[in-house]
Amino acid sequence: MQGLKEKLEQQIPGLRQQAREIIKKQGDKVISHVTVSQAFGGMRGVKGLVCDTSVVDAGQGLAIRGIPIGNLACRLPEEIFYLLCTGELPDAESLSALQSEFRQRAQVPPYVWRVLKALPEGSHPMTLFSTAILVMERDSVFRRRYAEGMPKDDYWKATLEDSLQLLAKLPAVAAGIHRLYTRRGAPLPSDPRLDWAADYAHMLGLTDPSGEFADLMRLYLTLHCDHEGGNVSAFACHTVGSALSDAYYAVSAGLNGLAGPLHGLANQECLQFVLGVRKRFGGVPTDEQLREYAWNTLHQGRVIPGYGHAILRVTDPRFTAFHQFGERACAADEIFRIVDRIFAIVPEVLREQGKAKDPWPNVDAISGALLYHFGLAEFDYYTVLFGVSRALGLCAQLVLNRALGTPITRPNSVSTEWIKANTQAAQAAA
Ligand code: AMX
Repeated sequence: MQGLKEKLEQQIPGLRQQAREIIKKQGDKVISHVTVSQAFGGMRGVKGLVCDTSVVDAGQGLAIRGIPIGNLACRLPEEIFYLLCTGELPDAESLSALQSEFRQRAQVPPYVWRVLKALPEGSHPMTLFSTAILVMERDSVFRRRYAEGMPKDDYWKATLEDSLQLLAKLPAVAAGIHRLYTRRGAPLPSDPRLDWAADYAHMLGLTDPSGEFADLMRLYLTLHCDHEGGNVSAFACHTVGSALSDAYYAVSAGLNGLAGPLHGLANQECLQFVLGVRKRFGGVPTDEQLREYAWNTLHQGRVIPGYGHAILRVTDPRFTAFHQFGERACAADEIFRIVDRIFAIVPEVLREQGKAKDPWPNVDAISGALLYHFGLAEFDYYTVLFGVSRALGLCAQLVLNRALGTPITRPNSVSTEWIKANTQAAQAAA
């Protein structure tokens, strides 16, 4: 096999040709329609984007390039990035080449730490993370080459270079943010012998004699890598990137979306919920106590974090992969046992209530509990970890969109008056 850039170089002419032919032959075919409720309701269910890196099926969950995520749980995040970009898993040689590309670009510019230290006390770790990415935009190859008149066919190459630069630095940036945020001291140096995820675990500086925390990080960074194109972070990143803003601007924008409580921030809320259960009952509650607690939460008009999904209608396979890891690594842990009991009780309660379309756990229902077990106890930080992983998918999508010359995103909006006038006219005609 080949290095990532060479592989893409070989694939891209075919992808361009394929897109041209589809548009030429099938360009007028209708694949979706939009109702008034959808226009008012977050465009839910409207098919208006193409994303080849991954697909989320309501009944199967996430598949990366056609491979169910559960089958990729033993892979390294670097392998996943190669897969996201090319549709193929790398062989040992291509993987090692990509890992060395990352290592060569891993040095974080010192100005990043100066900027982060200057941010006001109380800034959320996601603010630090997004800011760090944004300030590194100064070094964007895409922006420099665009100003020099780079040909359109080369946009993807400069986007790939920015993506490699960015991804290579994210573990050190994110680990440094954790040390800054928790006042543990200066960032720890990277260990070039380690893979991307294990190096991140190492730079976080937590004790890990068994190596299980590094395993959890590999799993975490693999499972959160991508979730098709229409979720808030992917769509925000895509839209900003479509204006030919470079990868730093686009990924930072995507991560700002990930910072929302209905999206990536949900994982910190989930652990808070679990810790609230432990505090309330002084340990693992009985199923009856838990049922009552869940109902009380709903009666207070609150959601049960970690349950429900905009698309999925089954237990998230990423939840299952984490659950299996937890059973191996920390089955006796009190927090893990509470997560396990919530899984047994909450879907039943949500089904009985009958509001949530999906009563099953999503990935956030468990990920925080595992991190907590290994001593990563600052749940404000969890979305940063999510963001490090999700940047893999955001970057892969950006590279492919620049390769295909995807134009600027510009759907039409309509006013409420327009909707009233047009629906009334349609009604009168009927
Ligand atoms: N607890 C209580 N009520 C819930 C619920 C839950 N876990 N999930 C959905 N509902 C409610 C909704 O609030 C909505 O109520 P409303 O009609 O009074 O507004 C109703 O059920 C219908 O919602 P839906 O169509 O099933 O969900 P959605 O597609 O609008 O939203 C999601 C999906 C994930 C935001 C929602 O299920 C939720 O808030 N879950 C809890 C938060 C969470 O786990 N977020 C993580 C999402 C994954 C991620 O991006 N990290």
